[in-house]
Amino acid sequence: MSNRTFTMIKPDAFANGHSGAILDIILKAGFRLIALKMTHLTPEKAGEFYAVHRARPFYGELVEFMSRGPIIAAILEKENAVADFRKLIGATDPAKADKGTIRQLFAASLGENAIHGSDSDENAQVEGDFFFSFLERI
Ligand code: 3AN
Repeated sequence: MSNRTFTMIKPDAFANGHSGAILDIILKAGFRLIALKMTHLTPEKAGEFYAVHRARPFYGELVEFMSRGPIIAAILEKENAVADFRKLIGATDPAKADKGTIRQLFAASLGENAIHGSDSDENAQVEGDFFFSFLERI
């Protein structure tokens, strides 16, 4: 099992000024920062990141949203990182997210759900590599 996961604070949460509060929750939950950057995805890069969803009806909307404004990308470390982080952020649909989770606190809808968390160790690696160079993630 890997002890790393990857996250993005999405354009909705960034624009609403929730980045500091979200990072605070993540750090207080025991995740350590391995790499961190603020960036702004182009539609091409957002489309590449979410390529697995290309055939889904919401793909266009997702790409448009994820390239709408700045985001914060990070690699996090903790024992059991992927599963524990998914628990911390809550269900994809904020209406179904448990009380106190990041999506329950900060997300408005299924399409604009404040934060991303990798769903497997393999994807955590691929997604971290997408945003950070080798020297940035050792
Ligand atoms: P998660 O981010 O919880 O792993 P995924 O991987 O199923 O969820 O979906 C990736 C992203 O696509 C979600 N974070 C959400 O922003 C968006 N998304 C998923 N399902 C829908 C949907 N039915 N309508 C609009 N956007 C969606």
